[in-house]
Amino acid sequence: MYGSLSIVEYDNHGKKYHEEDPKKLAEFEARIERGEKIEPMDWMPYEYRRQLIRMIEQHAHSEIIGALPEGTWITRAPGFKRKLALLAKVQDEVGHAQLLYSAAETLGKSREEMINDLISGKSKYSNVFNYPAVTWADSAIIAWLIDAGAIINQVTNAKGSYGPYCRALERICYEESFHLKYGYDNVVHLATGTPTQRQMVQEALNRWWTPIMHFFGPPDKASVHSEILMKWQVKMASNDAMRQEFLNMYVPKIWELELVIPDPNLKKNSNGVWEYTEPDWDEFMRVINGDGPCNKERLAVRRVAEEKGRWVRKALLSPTEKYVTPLA
Ligand code: BYC
Repeated sequence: MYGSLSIVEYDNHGKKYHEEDPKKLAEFEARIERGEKIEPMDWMPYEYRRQLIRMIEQHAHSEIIGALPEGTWITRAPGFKRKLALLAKVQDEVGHAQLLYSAAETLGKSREEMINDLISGKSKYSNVFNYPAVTWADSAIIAWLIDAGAIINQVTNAKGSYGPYCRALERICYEESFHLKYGYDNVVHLATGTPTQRQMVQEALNRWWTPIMHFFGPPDKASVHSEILMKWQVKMASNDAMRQEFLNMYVPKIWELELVIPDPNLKKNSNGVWEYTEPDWDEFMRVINGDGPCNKERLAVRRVAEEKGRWVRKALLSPTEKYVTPLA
């Protein structure tokens, strides 16, 4: 528990380590209370650093892995303009990963370590990207509703305490806003199109609803990290609060298109709170722990990218050395 906040960790033999100096900890917390940004060279508790690395790294992984489901539609996007737009969107997502890896690096973990932890399956990334984009309509739903969820999360957390993460989030949000408009345009096109197009987009919504509900994380009562992250203003709203905000903003828009949300219990109660059927949290746990429909495929792609790109990274880092490319 973090209630009285004396951060003490124990190793497997019960030996104490990372006990923080109470004076430094109090000064640090006072800075956060005053709304000051914490910068890389400032003193910070071990646990603050560890939590930020975990969260920013997972976010960065989510962006590069997140490029994959939509990426498969670049060559098949209907029409040249949609191909160009999707290509730009996917490129943006990879760029977000670069910004986020750089923010995580300021905390002392190297990019190489982060990539190794991703491809070995040690680090997590967002549940949603372990599902396939079965039709073009899936890519439209991802660009609209997953990007919408991401914006809600990122606009909120951009007001947080760690300078480099907040600045990266702010920049990312500008680009995500374009993605959302692009996704909405595609969904509207399908929803107001032929009966086949409407059916396609309805089926995609049916497939993505549960993963989207999972996207904001487990219910507050089951969230492991929220308490400390909210105390230190890394997370500026709880998982349930963000889920509620998403429902509030996007359910009316989905209904406006006369699409059916696959939850018969979804409704706003008289207190303005959305009631819904709890999504299957066992499925969520399986997917985030490596056993989703596409986990193996996603990591395999990243592994190949890491292996095939190694000579390029080496060449960039020491341009005077001569390299024989694997293709030669
Ligand atoms: N997926 O204590 P909790 C994008 C894990 S990409 C997987 O509540 P926390 C886009 C959690 O890590 C944007 N795992 O955690 C890209 C923890 O496990 P560990 C993605 C999840 O951190 C391309 C455990 O469950 N956004 O938009 O307080 C194309 C307990 O959870 C998830 C971000 O990454 C999940 N959904 O809160 C299109 C946002 N949820 O680490 C679009 C940054 C929970 O103890 N991250 N877990 O093993 C966050 O804001 C927070 O980490 C979360 C979870 C709200 C997601």
